[in-house]
Amino acid sequence: MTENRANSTAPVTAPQHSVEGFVKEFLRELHFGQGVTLERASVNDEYLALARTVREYLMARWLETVRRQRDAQAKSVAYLSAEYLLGRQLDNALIATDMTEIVEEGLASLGIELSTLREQEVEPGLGNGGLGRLAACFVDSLATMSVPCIGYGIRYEYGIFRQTFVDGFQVEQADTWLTLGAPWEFPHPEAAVTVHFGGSTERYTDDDGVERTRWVPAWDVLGVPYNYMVPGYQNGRVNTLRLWSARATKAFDLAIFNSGEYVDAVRAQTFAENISKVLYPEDSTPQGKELRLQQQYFFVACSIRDFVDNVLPADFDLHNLPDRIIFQLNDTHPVIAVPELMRILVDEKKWDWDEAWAVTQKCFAYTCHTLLPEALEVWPVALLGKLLPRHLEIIYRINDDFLAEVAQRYPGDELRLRRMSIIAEYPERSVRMAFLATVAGAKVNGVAALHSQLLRDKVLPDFSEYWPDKFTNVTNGVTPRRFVRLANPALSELITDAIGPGWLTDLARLREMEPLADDAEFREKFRAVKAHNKQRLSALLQRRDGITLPGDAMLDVMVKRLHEYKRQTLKVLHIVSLYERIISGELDPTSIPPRVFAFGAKAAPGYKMAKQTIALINHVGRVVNDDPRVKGALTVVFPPNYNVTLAETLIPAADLSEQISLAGKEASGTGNMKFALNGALTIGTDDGANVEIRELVGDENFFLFGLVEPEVDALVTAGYHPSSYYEENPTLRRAIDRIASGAFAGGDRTVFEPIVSNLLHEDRFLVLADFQAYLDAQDRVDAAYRDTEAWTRSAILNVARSGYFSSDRAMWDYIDRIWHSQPLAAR
Ligand code: NBY
Repeated sequence: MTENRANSTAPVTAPQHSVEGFVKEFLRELHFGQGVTLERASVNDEYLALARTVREYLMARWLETVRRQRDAQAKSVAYLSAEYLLGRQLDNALIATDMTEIVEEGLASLGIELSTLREQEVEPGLGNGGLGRLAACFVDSLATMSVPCIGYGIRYEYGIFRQTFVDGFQVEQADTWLTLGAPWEFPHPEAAVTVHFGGSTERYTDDDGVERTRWVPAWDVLGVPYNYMVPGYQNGRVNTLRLWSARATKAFDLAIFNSGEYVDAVRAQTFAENISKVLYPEDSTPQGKELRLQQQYFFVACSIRDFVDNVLPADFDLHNLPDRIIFQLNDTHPVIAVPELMRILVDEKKWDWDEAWAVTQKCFAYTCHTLLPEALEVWPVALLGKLLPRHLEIIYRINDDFLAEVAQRYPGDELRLRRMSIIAEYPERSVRMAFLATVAGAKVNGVAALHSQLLRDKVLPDFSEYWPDKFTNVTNGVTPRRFVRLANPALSELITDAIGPGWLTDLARLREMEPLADDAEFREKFRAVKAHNKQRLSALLQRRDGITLPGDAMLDVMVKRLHEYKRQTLKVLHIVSLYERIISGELDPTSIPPRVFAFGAKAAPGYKMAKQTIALINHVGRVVNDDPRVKGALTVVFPPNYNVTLAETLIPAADLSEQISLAGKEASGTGNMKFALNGALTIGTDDGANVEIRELVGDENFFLFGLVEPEVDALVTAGYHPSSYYEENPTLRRAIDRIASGAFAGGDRTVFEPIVSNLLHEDRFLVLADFQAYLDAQDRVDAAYRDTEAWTRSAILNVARSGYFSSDRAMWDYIDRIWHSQPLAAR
């Protein structure tokens, strides 16, 4: 049967790569896919037909890529990530297939504008921020590099919430990204996988007389795979992203049919489907919620099962698993995959423990994305044992074996054993997921040089002493396809005119632009690109939010999740200080370059201080923007619902990139890279990947300020007293007093009191300690901006020297240092 099929399979061919070929296919999709004629088609009909048409151009490549990867039996990367912040798909598919012009022309011949249809797409916001966006950049790069990769994750029905502002305060709305149709996904309900939960374990003697354990679960759900195409950039490859959606199992359906308890049965079904219902919007403080653990186990159990049963050949000997797969753990969220693989090998395949552990240890690698101790995931033993009793036993055994080894190397060192135990005893008995990942992983990496160093020295010092070679660094990167080519067509054209198109897949070649920084004509063109991008942003903000941007101003941008360690508050203090100095007559508003301060930030819904900060920014904005004394020198804008789509227009327009986290707290940052690549200069601390950006672009093209990490450490150890900065620095005092006075809250002193008192009495992230250094650096920015030619020169050098921050380079580093996989041979 299969033989026959193989022989008779007709080749899959794409529609003709021409305007006529496209138009024919598009109309066919409109008529037969959407069931409407052109006269009666809505914009959404047209968008869906277009998406399906473009997807047809990718289909033959997709099927061929899957076939080749199967045949080659090459090692694959399985990227396990609870989040993928993909952004819109249409434009990316168009540039990957080189179809943009054909589609533009074809649609125009039907009286349709491509730009109108583009706007119709709702981005899949299946991630919180940097970590989720990084996963999306990585799968893009692997496809472009022809490396076999499957991205595994969760198809949340509701992604990251849509942010609105009511009276300046954040109000969250459900993200209904699926309601108008999801043309980019391919559901396969027939390939659903069963996942078990709860119950207990029992011992038994198997047929060979061996004592074994089995899990007797209490309930189960189905995981339905939804496949997404991940097109490589103009290389004929399309990899797969497989996101899992939870459904009730047959058992529930039967219950509905038999029990007569119809309403209860439906409730049970809803319960099952809740698992993939919503993305947790906490971006750094994990909440030990049961549903979240269910999500984590759900998607990794589906993914391992899928790889073992469907991707590998039926007769595959799992002893060779490490030759065919590396599971890359994107933070600790998928770490429950470790005991799951052990359970499959020991309980289901009936291997010896040691045999299973030897294979498992070669199949995983772990990436850590944080340094904040409160961000390290721990699961209470009580919860884990209730939901996954067998996995808990396996974790205990892994821990016992590991601690026995440690005890052998360090006899009598009880304290060390307690420090290194995967099981924490206080404040409640729980599993430290980062430790489990470190013990099980073949490699552990941080995401920027400084972060990896601090990870070794501060977060996991005992482990890096125990396994020095296990630890490595891979500095993050971003995809130049989405964040330069797609987001900044004007700059892309300028670059391609100057050095040819090769930079898009070999970003280090941007270096070839360096001499052009000294070419006055090129600088003129570069400025024209920036001006064009500012107009494009201005039009978007007008349309999207009714925000009007002033014509000619420096665009100073801070976009990232709202978090205290990122210090949006420091930026607010800068604005308030300028404002206060202007209205008190100390600062002549015409003496500084006009600036637009743009913010974009979502706060976790339960994070009070972050939500207050959002309100403060909006309230300061309202007062400053309305005050005639400021004479347009300062404008604050805060478009709601910052997401990938907005980033694509905002970043290319920016002059100044704010990367002002407290040194030692931001693991890497990736926004910082996007800005530099789009010709913004950075004002930043010595933190995360800022360190490497500054080294590459040069000190003279970067505005560095603030304490360095060892100074932060020393200051905190010595005892930090924020109020002393307030008392000793009149500029700071006046800024804080103005906020405290209620001037930004209609005279109400209570509204922002928590922020003020936090700054004065706690200030965990040393905002006040860095305040003056930040203001001084901003004065240097103003001075530099006045010299237009020198500023442009710096901006060009930022672009030319940032090629290192391509996610392609990051992927090569993972291949060399961690995966040791080979890309498929070129065709
Ligand atoms: O990962 C970010 C880091 O803060 C940033 O410095 C780095 O550049 C980026 C990529 O490596 N981390 C991040 O975005 N983390 C999360 O989004 C996140 C999401 C969920 C949870 C924790 C962290 N959680 O526990 O639920």
